[in-house]
Amino acid sequence: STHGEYDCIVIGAGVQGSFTAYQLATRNQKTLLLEQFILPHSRGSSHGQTRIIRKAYEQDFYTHMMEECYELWAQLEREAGVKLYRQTGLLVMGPEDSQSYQQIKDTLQKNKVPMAILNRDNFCQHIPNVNLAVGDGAVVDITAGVLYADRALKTVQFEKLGGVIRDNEKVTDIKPGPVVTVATSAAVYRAKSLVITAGPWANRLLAHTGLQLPLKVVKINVCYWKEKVPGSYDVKQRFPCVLVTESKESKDHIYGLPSNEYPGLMKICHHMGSETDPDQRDKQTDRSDIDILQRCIARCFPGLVPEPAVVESCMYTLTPDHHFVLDRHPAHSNIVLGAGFSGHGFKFGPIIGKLLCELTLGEVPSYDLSPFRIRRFLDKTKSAL
Ligand code: PYC
Repeated sequence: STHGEYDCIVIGAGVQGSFTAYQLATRNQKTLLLEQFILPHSRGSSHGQTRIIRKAYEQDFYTHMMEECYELWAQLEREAGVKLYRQTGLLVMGPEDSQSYQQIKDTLQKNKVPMAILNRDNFCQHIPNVNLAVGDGAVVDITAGVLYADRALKTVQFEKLGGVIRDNEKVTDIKPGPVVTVATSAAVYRAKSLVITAGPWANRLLAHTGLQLPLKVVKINVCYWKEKVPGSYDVKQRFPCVLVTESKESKDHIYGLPSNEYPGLMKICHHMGSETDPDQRDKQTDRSDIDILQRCIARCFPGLVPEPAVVESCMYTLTPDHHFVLDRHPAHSNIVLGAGFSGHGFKFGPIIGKLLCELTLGEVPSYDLSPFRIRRFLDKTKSAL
């Protein structure tokens, strides 16, 4: 039996789906947001108290999107009367001659992002308790800070705009067509259009539509490290977020957030993990990311005990180039996809919601979406043949 007719159904109430449903409801679309687990939960990629927000990026197109995105975060704060952002700055450290570090520095300069370039002499004075590696440069993105993630999700999931949220309903089937039919564990719904923002479960759902994307799901050990002297890396002491672009220990980025949610503990994670089944992530017990972090922390953060005090987990859904997928389904133009946020999508939530809403309504998107097209994966395959 059919339990509801909607303009639009959004599958997945993580940050991207929730912002998309919010946008659609704002645009007077009768919208249903479906979530497989009971809300709130920590089984996907949108849980936890904090995320980094920054304009420091290798590619200009992310920095450009962030300009508007900061405004949208501020607008949501005003509308809901809650605080979602705290400015801390982001310290970027990496080999002066490496591509990643240079690109980030160039992007900040070119786009006139408020920034500070530190040198070996003034580094200690500005950033206490951190060792700058020999050959490393350091810049600070002044605009960066932390987002209060759990609170942001709760804020954007409010149903005041007339949207409907159904949690604890797992999608069991999708029938594409001019009207899309979505069956869940509890009901059957129909809508003119469908948005799939299912994080690590994207390919499971896309299988019903005859499409698979080159996504790799990895488990991240989210580690918190104890301060030897309480307060040394505290958000209240104005300690910044940190990005180590490349280190002796790893070519992959390492991110740090000042101690905030657990007093006396700083959050530092390696931006890579081992492959996992999203429904079996407890079975993935690899801790090689923690080994890398321990060595990096012993060297760069002398005020932290180089043994994690708390380890939580999260999943990243990686694309081959770590750029997002924001596109229409190649065979069904009323199915829109947001996927592969590759461990750096949270901060973009408001703008992703806007873009996926524009794609759903058949409007010209506010940004050039060519870096995010599905076609880029097919082109790769062709040129490799
Ligand atoms: O994109 O800033 C980021 C980030 C921090 C930790 C994981 N991703």
